[in-house]
Amino acid sequence: MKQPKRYLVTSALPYANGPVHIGHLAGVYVPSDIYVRYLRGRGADVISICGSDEHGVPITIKAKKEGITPQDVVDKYHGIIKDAFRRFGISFDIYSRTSSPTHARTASDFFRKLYDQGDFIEQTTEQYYDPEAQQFLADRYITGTCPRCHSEGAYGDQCEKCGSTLSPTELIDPKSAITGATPVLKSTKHWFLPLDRYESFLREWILREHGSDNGGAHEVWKSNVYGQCKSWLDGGLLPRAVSRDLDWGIPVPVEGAEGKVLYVWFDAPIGYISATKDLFAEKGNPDGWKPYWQDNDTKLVHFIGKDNIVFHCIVFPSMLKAHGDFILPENVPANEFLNLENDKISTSRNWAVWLHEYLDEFPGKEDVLRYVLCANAPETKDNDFTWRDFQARNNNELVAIFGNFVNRALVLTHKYFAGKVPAVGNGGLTDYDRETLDEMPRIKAAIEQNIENYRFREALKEMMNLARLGNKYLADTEPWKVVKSDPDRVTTILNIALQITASLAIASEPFLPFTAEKLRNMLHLEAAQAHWDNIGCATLLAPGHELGEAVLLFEKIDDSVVEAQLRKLEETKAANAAANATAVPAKENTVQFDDFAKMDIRVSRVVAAEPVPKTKKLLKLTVDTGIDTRTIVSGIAEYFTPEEMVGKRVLVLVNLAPRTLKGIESQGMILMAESPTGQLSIVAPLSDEAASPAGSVVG
Ligand code: B3M
Ligand code: ZN
Repeated sequence: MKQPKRYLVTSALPYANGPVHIGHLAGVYVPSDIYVRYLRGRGADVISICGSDEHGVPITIKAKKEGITPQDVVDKYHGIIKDAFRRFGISFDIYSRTSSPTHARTASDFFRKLYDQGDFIEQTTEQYYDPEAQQFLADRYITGTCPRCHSEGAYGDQCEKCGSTLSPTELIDPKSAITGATPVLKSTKHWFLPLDRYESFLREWILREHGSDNGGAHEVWKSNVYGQCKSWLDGGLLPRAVSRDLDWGIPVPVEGAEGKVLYVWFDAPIGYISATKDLFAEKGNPDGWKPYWQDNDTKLVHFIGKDNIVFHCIVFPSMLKAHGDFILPENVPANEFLNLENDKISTSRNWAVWLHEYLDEFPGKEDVLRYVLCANAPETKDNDFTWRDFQARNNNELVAIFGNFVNRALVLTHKYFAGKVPAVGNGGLTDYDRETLDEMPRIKAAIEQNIENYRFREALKEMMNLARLGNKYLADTEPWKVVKSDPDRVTTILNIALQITASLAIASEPFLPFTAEKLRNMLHLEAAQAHWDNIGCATLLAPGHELGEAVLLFEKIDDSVVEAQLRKLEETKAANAAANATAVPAKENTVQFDDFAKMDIRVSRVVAAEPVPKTKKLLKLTVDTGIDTRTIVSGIAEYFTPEEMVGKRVLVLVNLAPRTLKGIESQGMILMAESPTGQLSIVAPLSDEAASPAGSVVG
């Protein structure tokens, strides 16, 4: 594409069924924010669009689980997510939501246009229906045995054990997740987008021009994105249902569609358009959104994670093509996944660093996380976040290089020149000075090149090279020594060092916006001077220009801070292990009697109970099993207080191999029942104490 006139940058709309974690940030929001901040710094016309994705089955499941309405769920998480993004400096021009009236209208009109044009296929298919709940079951609402690996608990769309994609009718022994009833097949009508009709358009658009820089249909796409698209296209595309039998979503706007809503992946990407409309409506310019979505000289870029590629590269473009009024994306720079401490990030296992928690626990350290997530962004392969690396990057890079350089330059200027920028001395510039200054434009170009090619890690490295350049320059020129013998030389050295800090204030803005702002304030750098093009300028700060006070930009992070975070994760692991140990799976594979007979379950009595320090979920129980008195660590602190537990009669598996939780050896397991909503309760002997005293054997 020739120089675009304007940029429209979208970031995947997070599902409003949980908070945002570092995986989302590293994959989508940190890169997109760097991109738009960079473009704004260059004075480009750019808008950054995002919002909550508030439809879809997971939200209805969560609402059922918590006994609240889907609207309650999305209201809660929309608030948490929006606030966390704002505090983290993610500079969306709008953070909207798909439950907004604008969105309902936009998505509805979109569907209606395709419907009127005859772009959908209507098809009646047989689908699972829960006769007790009297409703059709979304794929996620059906569980059963996986036909591939034969493990239990596979969902109607996927088995999480073996990773197979499934359709609900393949499940062996299917059950409704709502009532547990066996679902029956019932016919229902749906609308399908025949993706196969768009195959040649997609091939032409995605594949043919790939690799032909500029002259092509669009920018060269990342190989992971291109590869996924190619395999989808090579596998052949099939019609996809764009409606669902569900009572949460945007009603299908045609007659005879009662009880049916738009499929969440049909409405969600349209959310980018609705949010843009909302943005301009807020500005009092209701038609202002149009050029962004309709003019060919707009560059549209979708930032997403790899699990969203097919929707943004195949489905949504087909929808846009069918509709006809909108432009197609120029690029879809999808990232891979971020892991946490060598383990997959998981919301259900609470294995994550949640943004809102980080912001509470690390006030003033927003940029540290932004830095670490960008430095580790999973751009070409999955990557790992570790707290040790977080600490090391802060201490060895941000503190030791960036912070140290800026601090020295400012403090020395205050010390020797009363805080005024000294002029280049009478001795003029040395070759080394010139070389140093010449490095700056080179670094500027490298940052630009990398950002424009979505290589944000490399871009960040180059930005740090600017700080390294300054740090090395001061270390090599040693003004604190030279000042005694050659004060004229020191004026030159500090002039150059300060010019580098000024460039750094501009170049760091996309990556470290809070730091850049502090630095601009310290340097009294005017907004107009902070234009991207001024990076590398050797005369940005005029002689005599007065500087502000030097403030510390970064501070060391102690071992104890990292250890506290690691303990928190350990606690999560322990709680998961305890929950798994207590929660007996609904149906286990058949056991032989001999195996069952090996289990020694005894009626016992809890004689003492106390919380396990620094944990939320664990109780340390002392139980009298009739054969001995022993310690058991149990993950029930969220359900029972220690006082409630003392005196309780319980069933204990006494010959379970001991395990150590939080440094305490747990010698056995209390039998618990877990309700379908995850509520734990104690399985206690029904008979009275006289009939089954402690030590009585169950079996
Ligand atoms: N809500 C899916 C996700 O968070 C999603 C993206 C929608 S973008 C239109 O993975
Ligand atoms: Zn399986």
